[in-house]
Amino acid sequence: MSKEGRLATVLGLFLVAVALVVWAVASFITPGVPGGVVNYTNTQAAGQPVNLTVETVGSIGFGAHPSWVSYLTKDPHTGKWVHETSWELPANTVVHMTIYQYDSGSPLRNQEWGQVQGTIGDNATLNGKTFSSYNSNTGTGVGHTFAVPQLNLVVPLVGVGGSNICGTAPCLINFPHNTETFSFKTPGPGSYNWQCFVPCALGYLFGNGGAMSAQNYMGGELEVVQ
Ligand SMILES: [Cu+2]
Repeated sequence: MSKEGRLATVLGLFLVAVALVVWAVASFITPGVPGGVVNYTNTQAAGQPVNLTVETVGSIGFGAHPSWVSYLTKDPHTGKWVHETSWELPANTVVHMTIYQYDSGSPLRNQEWGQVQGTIGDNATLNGKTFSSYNSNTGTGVGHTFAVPQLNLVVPLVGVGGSNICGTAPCLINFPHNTETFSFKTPGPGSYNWQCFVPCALGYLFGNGGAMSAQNYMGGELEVVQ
């Protein structure tokens, strides 16, 4: 190899190393890339309830972990499904939440998670019917839970049956799904972590690794602001 050729190779390797360092630092600063916060502070008049719509899918189908279970958020500004699970919300405001649940379910390991807790009225609706607890040993079981530990908020998301399970996100409304709604009030300003407590991440220790603890998959943040 010529001197110029060797110089070019060394320079090339150096640039790759610099790029790797920049990438590593950038991913450290912004965990959960791609990530962002969906803003609900200007989607309604001050003091009015926030409408927040999400869906849960059995596998996201793209990105770094295409096989992982995931939540998606319906961007209130564009109406598009986005792979982001952190929401900026106004403080002390009612949030009307709608969840389209497209994933299958199983019995819960802890029946406690079958109780609806911490919502307004301590209940939720499942396909239009009000319920306050769901026995996951019956029917199609529970696929996921939506839980905000600091608010003692837990809602079981009932699994769907049949073989026509939507494979890749975003799932379209013509696939089998359960629609659940509930309301809760945001607390004062702060960061509140939410997550899924159903061991839905198969293949990990106790089902609690992988997607379960990951931002933009089965967890996110409520960024509550004044
Ligand atoms: Cu889950």
